[in-house]
Amino acid sequence: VSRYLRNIILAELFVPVLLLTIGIYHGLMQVIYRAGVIHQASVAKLDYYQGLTLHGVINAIVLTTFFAVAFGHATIAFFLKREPGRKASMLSLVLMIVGTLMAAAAILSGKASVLYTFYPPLKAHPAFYIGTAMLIVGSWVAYWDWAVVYVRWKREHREENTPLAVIGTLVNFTIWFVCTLAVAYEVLVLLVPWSLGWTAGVNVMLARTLFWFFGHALVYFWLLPAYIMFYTMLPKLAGGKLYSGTAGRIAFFLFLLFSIPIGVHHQFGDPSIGRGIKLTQSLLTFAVAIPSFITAFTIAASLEHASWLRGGKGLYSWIWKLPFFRKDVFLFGYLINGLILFIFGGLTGLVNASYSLNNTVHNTAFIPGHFHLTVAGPVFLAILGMSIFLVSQLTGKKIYLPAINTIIPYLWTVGVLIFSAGLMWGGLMGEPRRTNMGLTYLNPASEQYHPYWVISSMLGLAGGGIMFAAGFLYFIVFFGTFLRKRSAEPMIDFPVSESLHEEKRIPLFDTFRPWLILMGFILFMTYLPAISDALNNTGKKAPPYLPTDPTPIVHKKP
Ligand code: HAS
Ligand code: HEM
Repeated sequence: VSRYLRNIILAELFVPVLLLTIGIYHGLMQVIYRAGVIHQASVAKLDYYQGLTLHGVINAIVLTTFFAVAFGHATIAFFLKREPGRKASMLSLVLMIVGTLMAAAAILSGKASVLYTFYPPLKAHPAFYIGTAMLIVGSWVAYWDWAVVYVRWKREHREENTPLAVIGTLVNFTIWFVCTLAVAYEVLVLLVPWSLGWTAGVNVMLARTLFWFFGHALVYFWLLPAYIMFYTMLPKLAGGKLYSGTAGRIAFFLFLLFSIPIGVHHQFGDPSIGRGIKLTQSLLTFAVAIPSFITAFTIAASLEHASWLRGGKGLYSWIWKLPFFRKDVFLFGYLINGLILFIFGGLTGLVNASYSLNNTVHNTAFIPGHFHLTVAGPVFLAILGMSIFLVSQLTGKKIYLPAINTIIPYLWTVGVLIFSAGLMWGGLMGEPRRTNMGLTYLNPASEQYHPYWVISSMLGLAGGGIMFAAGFLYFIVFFGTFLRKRSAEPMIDFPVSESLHEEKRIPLFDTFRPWLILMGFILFMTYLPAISDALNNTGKKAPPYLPTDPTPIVHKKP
């Protein structure tokens, strides 16, 4: 790779990881507030909701978007042997950094404590919305440029299978582009004018429906870079081959179909949306689990095969032959731990998706329990591992403290398992999410004191503390590697898994058009009813809200 692209990728890793120090600190603060260790509304002049907003936005929006673009540049350059355009990659980087700084300034000044879902009637300073929009547009610029690079490559390689990693990257950013159109509309047409005081009210139901058109697809935008690593690198790291590349292609295209038309599963309790479309999207949510089941079986088979090559035997004992603690393939440790966490993350997702069971867990601590097993599981561990891998290769520097580096993912995993078990257990006993329990339910001086949740929230604290320790060690390794002296030529050299079986090119799994048409059709069928419900059952009649009060303004008039 050229020096130019190396620097772009390094900046796209360095900036979000620097911010992540704030994000991880606020994770620790969250478990401290929740467990009732402190009974305060703020710490170090940062309010509880301000901290939760920083935590959600930095960890789940900023880090993931920057990483997806950085990793996308690396996969396109490495697998297609062509570099993304210079102007486009610089424009994308600048937009993302300026947007992030604007949003961060709004949050840090206390004018955007709206959480990462920014549901109205919570209102933020326009800089928050505009900054977020710029971050998103920056990532689009990179995507458009890769699409051009890909089309040119394909013209010259018509009979050649597009590399799986490139299919994954393009599928991922296509999902991202389509789903962010809805949130762009929400932000630019509904929220910014309202936040600037140009419009008196906002249609809360429409805003939520548009948000969730984006919001659940967002989680697959987080997940797919990790899936690319599972398919194209993990089998090689384990010393074997990928059991089926075709299975990987099918999985990625299924994500294209099913990632978006399921957002209503976050709105089972929203009154304006009809039961029919809620049930339909609940069923489609089970469909989006299929590519993950395909992945589970394909990757498990690839790992078992790799282990046999190393002399592994038995129904399960082959597992012990895998290279869990080898420093030279440290990425294996990050990826396998992510997969282990995802078994639980996936199962709890299926609980959430069940239309009736969702009533029991919605808005309880069960939900953060679920999503720390997913976004803070396979997604975050893949980001940590790959960021260290890329920094070491792109700077030509050896990894700082390699032994510590191999244990970080295990420590993180133990922490997440304890943390999420505590949250989910508490959630099943009704413990709410997004609540400063130190001021209320876990404050013996409060009338709302509720001792049922003491043990579960303490488990959350213990697990959260371990996660914080692992995060701290990661920062030492990441920045330590950055600061070392160069000892080799900078490069990108991914460990690439070959397919176990000879695989012919099947045009259907190497073409985007039919999948895009089907995607459009499913979206139309599923979101036309949801959006028309949001308009018809609220629409122009939707009462205006004040950001300070959750009840509509009109209700207060006699
Ligand atoms: Fe989710 C809420 C349903 C996946 C993230 N989810 C959330 C929220 C977040 C989130 C952030 O239907 C909260 C949003 C908010 O703030 O309100 N989720 C699902 C379902 C899946 C799912 C069905 N979620 C994810 C992923 C996320 C994520 C991935 C982030 C990256 N989720 C829901 C629902 C809600 C929800 C409801 C709304 C709840 C509510 O009421 O608010 C599925 O995609 C999961 C499928 C996954 C599997 C697992 C496959 C297992 C694999 C591992 C194999 C292991 C191996 C290792 C091979 C079926 C691939 C072997 C080991 C050896 C040692 C050999
Ligand atoms: C929310 C802890 C790392 C993503 C939370 C909550 C806690 C927590 C206690 C609030 C639950 C609630 O009251 O609703 C931690 C700890 C971490 C950590 C202790 C590590 C030291 C992460 C990572 C990610 C992440 C790495 C993503 C990459 C989120 C998101 C929310 C959240 C998206 C939801 C914010 C909201 O409800 O608005 N976290 N977390 N967390 N966390 Fe983490």
